[in-house]
Amino acid sequence: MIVAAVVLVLAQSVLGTNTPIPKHPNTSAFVLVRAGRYRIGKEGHLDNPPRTVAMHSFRIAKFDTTNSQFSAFVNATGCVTDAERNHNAMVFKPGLPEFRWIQDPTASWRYPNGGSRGDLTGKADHPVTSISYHDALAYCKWAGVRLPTLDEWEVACRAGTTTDYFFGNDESKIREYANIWHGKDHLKPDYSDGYMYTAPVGSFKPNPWGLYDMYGNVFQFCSGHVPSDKSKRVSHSRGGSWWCSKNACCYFNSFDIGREDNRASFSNQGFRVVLISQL
Ligand SMILES: [Ca+2]
Repeated sequence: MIVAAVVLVLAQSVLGTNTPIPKHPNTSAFVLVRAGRYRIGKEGHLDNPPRTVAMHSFRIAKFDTTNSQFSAFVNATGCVTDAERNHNAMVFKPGLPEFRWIQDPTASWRYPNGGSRGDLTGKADHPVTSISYHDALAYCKWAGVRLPTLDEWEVACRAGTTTDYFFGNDESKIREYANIWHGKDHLKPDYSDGYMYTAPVGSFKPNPWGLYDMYGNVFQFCSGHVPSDKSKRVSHSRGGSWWCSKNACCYFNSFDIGREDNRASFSNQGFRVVLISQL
């Protein structure tokens, strides 16, 4: 049996990218969302009005896709991401006025905050960032998974709740569940929750269904469009990020929907995946 196992490993290493390999560990890394009718949306929200959706069952990843997982994809496929090709990743450093980011030609998923701010050493279990929507789709194609739709993400995030947050309407509790920015502005670094940039996935408490980092850490790409913007150049994402604060981009909730150019790359942007087959 040992010989057979060695032969299998050798065969896989020889066959390289043509050999199917397990891209995600197993279904225990996913949470099953059962089919049913769910309430989503928020009163007065133009792109996300209150409504009931009939949802099929699906399995969504407990965690955002990590640098380690994305590295396996790049190693297997030789993918060159949009930011590596176009040198247009957008990064943040403390001291910038609100909503100001800088384009850094040295930034990519390998150097998510720019070359001068370090590589991925010690960050294998952080969410991958500085990738575009198209890069996320390429990963999904390779891994045999897909992005959640906007509605699927919200149903999974809400976990049956209809409040602004899956923990109720007391926004002060966000500290328990999310890596966000607690400073009143972005002029000074904020490490008050332990992390200025990304945190390892699963560093904060999960939602009631066991999903981690649904708020904060990184925005999560979703498929589909909002009613007011169906441009093919636009992608949407949810959940807010480490950069988001109470006073700026407070999207760390169950209802807001972000938008960006689908070839743009930001150091607060990542994704989680959904299994294609309904197991
Ligand atoms: Ca933080």
